[in-house]
Amino acid sequence: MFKCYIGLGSNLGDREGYLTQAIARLDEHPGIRVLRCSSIYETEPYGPVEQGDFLNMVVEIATALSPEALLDALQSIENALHRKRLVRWGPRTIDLDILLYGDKMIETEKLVVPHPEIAKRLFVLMPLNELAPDLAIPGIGQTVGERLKKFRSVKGVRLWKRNCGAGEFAPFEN
Ligand code: X6L
Ligand code: MG
Ligand code: MG
Repeated sequence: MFKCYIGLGSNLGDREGYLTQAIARLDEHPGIRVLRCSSIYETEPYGPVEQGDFLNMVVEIATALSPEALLDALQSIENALHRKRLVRWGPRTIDLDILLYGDKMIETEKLVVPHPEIAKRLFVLMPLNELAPDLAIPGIGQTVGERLKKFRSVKGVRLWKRNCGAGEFAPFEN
């Protein structure tokens, strides 16, 4: 069993609905258990494409799946939730990224873990910091909290809905 962190993002349609659906489908997968969820943040789009604001969050899972099998599972969920790959880095109903897989470092054609941009993007670091501030990012030699402290200001990321917490799988009832 490995503990992994998955980044979720949505900026099309019922954004919160897609996050909730994705979490439910992750937890329903026989090889995946959702352990904890971060709060939801509304974040300004980052990258070369002009698009709507995202909702981003991070979930902690336990999984028996290999990294490749986990990636396949995430892509099946993305497809089931109407993810269309029309524009590179463009708007999407749901995006599921493997941020961390235990303390493994993986570099294949299909998969790079830790996610290479993990330490640079506030829309990942802020929610990840809620769940694992003291987790050392493999290959970087700093914890999530230490990385976050390097940012001079928190721009383009605002708390949108606070998690109910306590390992409960009923993320956003409040
Ligand atoms: C030059 C070229 C500079 C490319 C930046 C940045 C590409 C971010 C892709 C880039 C570049 C990305 C999200 C997002 C995206 C998200 C927010 C990506 C993939 N996903 N913005 N932009 N949240 N706020 O989940 O991260 S596109
Ligand atoms: Mg992404
Ligand atoms: Mg992705």
